[in-house]
Amino acid sequence: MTTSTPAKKTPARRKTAAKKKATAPFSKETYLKWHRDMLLMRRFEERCGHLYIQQKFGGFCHLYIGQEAVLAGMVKGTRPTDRVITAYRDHAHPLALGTDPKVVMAELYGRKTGSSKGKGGSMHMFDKERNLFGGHGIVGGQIGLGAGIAFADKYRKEDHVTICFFGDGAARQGMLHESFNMAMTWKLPVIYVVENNKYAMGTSVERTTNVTDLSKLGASYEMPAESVDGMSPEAVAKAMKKAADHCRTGAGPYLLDIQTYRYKGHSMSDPQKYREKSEVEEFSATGSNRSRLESDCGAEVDDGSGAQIH
Ligand SMILES: Cc1ncc(C[n+]2csc(CCOP(=O)(O)OP(=O)(O)O)c2C)c(N)n1
Ligand SMILES: [Mg+2]
Repeated sequence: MTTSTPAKKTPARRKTAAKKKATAPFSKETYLKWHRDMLLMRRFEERCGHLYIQQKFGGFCHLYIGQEAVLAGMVKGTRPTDRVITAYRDHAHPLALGTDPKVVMAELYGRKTGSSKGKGGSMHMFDKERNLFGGHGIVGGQIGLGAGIAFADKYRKEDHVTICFFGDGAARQGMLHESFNMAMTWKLPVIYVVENNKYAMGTSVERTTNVTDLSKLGASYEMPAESVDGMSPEAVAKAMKKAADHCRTGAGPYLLDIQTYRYKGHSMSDPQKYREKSEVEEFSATGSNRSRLESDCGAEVDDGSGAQIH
């Protein structure tokens, strides 16, 4: 992210913004919240990167930079009482759900004031109060756990939906098929979300599969599915709402293949030899959260701080 002075609004830009605003499906407050949430996630992760290099905390460190719109949109499309479970790229999930950033940072530092009492670290963020069920390091492990949480809610006749995040790499684990099968058989209220950032460590989706459209993974279980623009919080919020409504009717799970991109390496020790710099630049320029947010809400996004998302 770079910080720059907000661009001046020309009469033409103002006119287009006003026209789009009239049709924007979400309120101005929602767009501003998305902007603030994404900025918090971005700034937090940048700080983590700096602190990790300075060896202020240990273990692994996987940054969420580039993927912020997924969580911003998820929060809008679901309820605070719904359950969230994810993998190890998990610093931003508690932030999006409203956990105090100091508590997340304390966890990274191994302090007892951390979200997992300092015992989990970077890959194991939990927040019981906000229904965050972790932070998991075993690739794909949380796909089965997500089904289990949804089963518990259904068994107790509670109206919650589980949002189970996993990566495009994790989508290749056998756990996915066992879980999809049981979730469809028992009609469990779970939204399976592939955060498809195009790579599993250094391996691209294209190199690991004949079926690059991951929304097709639920087809043999007749699980409804769709691909979503993960650079647009608006698109994610709408897709999440649709999927959550489906789950709440008792019709069973839903699969979302959310197209996103990570701007940084897999972890802090990744030299990124598997992709061209130009590819990263292309994604961060054309799919930038800021420009997409502007086109979604039809306005230049300015939270008054002079900082903008790039
Ligand atoms: C069962 C298992 N196998 C292998 C690994 C090593 N590993 C850690 S992260 C990773 C890549 C996962 O990629 P993806 O699911 O796309 O998530 P992303 O890092 O892109 O968010 C692998 C293979 C692991 N942690 N667990
Ligand atoms: Mg991935």
